[in-house]
Order: sequence, then C-alpha cells, then structure tokens
Amino acid sequence: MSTELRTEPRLVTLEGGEGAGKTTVLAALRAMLEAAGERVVCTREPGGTPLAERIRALLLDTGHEPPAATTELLLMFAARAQHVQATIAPALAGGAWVLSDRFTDASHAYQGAARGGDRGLIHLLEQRVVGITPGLTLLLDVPVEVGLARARGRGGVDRIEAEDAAFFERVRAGYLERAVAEPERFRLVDASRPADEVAAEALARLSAYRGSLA
Ligand code: T5A
Repeated sequence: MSTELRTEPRLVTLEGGEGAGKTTVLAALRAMLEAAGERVVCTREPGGTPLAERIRALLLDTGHEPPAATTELLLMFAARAQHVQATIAPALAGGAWVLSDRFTDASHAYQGAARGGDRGLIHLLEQRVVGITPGLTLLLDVPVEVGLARARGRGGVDRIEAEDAAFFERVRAGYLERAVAEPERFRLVDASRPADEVAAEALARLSAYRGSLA
C-alpha cells in the first residue's frame, strides 16, 4: 500500500515489548534535549490527553469483558487521533520536540502481528486518521522473557501484559519486521543490557539524528 504519511522530524518515538525500558530511556532523552536548549513534550500511548487516558484505562482494565480485536484496534486509533490533534500537532507546530512512549508502530505490532488483525485496515487508519510518522523511532529490543520479568516484577498485571509468551514473541517479530522495512527511520537498541548502557546508546542515536537535521 502506498504511503501518504507526512514525516515529522521532531517526533521521536520509543517502541518495544513489555518491560523494554522505554519509560526509563525517555527521561534520559528529555534531559539531553533540554540541556541543549530544546523544548520537549513527553507523552505516551495509549494516552497523552485526558480523553485518551480514559480510553487507555478502558483498554487496559481487566474488570469488564475483553474487547473484541476490532474494538481494541479502533479504541487504540481513537485515542491516537485525539493524541495527535490535541497534544502532538500543537507541540510540533510550536517548535517543540515530542518524545512519545509508543505510537502507531505499536498497533502494527500488537493489533496486527500479535493479534492477527486486519493489516489493511491498520494501514488505512494510519493514513486517514493519523497522517504523520516519526522522524526517528528507537526500537528497544529485548528477549520476551527478560522484558516480561521486568514488567511483571513491578506488580499489577494489566489486560495486555496478561497475554502469553507466544503473543509477545509475535509482538517482537512484528516490530523487527517494521524495523527492517524502514531502516532510515528505525534504530535498533539492544535493551537486554543494564539500564545505563541502554540509555547511553539511545542518547547517542538521538544525538546523531539531531545532528543530521542541522
Ligand atoms: N498497546 C499500546 C497496544 O496494544 N497497541 C497500541 O497501539 C499501543 C500504543 C501499554 C500497553 O498497550 C499496548 C502495549 C502495552 O501492553 P503500558 O503499561 O504503557 O501499556 O506498557 P508498556 O509501554 O510496555 O510499559 P512498561 O512500563 O511495561 O514498559 P517500559 O516503559 O518499556 O519499561 P520501564 O522503563 O517502565 O521499565 C520496566 C521495569 O524494568 C526496569 C525498570 O526499572 C522498571 O522496573 N528496567 C530495567 N531493568 C534492568 N535493565 C534495564 N535495562 C531496565 N530498563 C528498565
């Protein structure tokens, strides 16, 4: 399918499976950009606006019947539509960098590769509802059992974290497939190493990318 997405150079996304360490790395990237005098908006998906955070709560809650696969997909994109319109687009228009903990690649990996959803529909929604793609995506890659141990070690397992290991193997494969397909946008980071080493590589990747924009 041909792409009609607009690349936003200052939109940087972090992706990866459960417990890859995205939240930890995001804080380091923010500190680096702010020290360089940049304005930075940190955000996450699903979420990033009050309404989208309410959709997130619905998606991750185990207290009601599980959503059908298509319901899950459409709720992810409903939250994303709000996120782009209310948070990301205004921040980019104002000259800020936007660092997002997950974005559309997550729907390709989770709802597409892992859940077996309609990939054509996901591409269509990306083009018609989202319309933009990041300039840089850092894919924090970690073996499934390592990431799950980290995520579950924090206690409190949400609805998606409760999926089995085979689901997360498909998530991982889905992300790696996307990284191979778009090597100019993706940077693969081995996130199985200690947190300070992972953060250092992510910082180096962002620094080189920022330098390439100048
Ligand atoms: N989802 C999301 C979809 O299905 N489709 C979509 O389109 C989107 C946008 C989001 C869920 O929604 C799904 C994916 C998710 O299942 P979430 O709670 O935000 O829910 O889930 P995650 O994004 O996976 O968040 P996690 O907190 O689980 O992972 P992080 O942010 O990657 O990991 P982080 O930094 O919080 O670290 C986890 C733990 O590991 C430790 C940290 O201290 C922390 O305790 N840690 C390390 N330990 C050792 N070595 C390292 N290198 C470490 N890095 C972090």
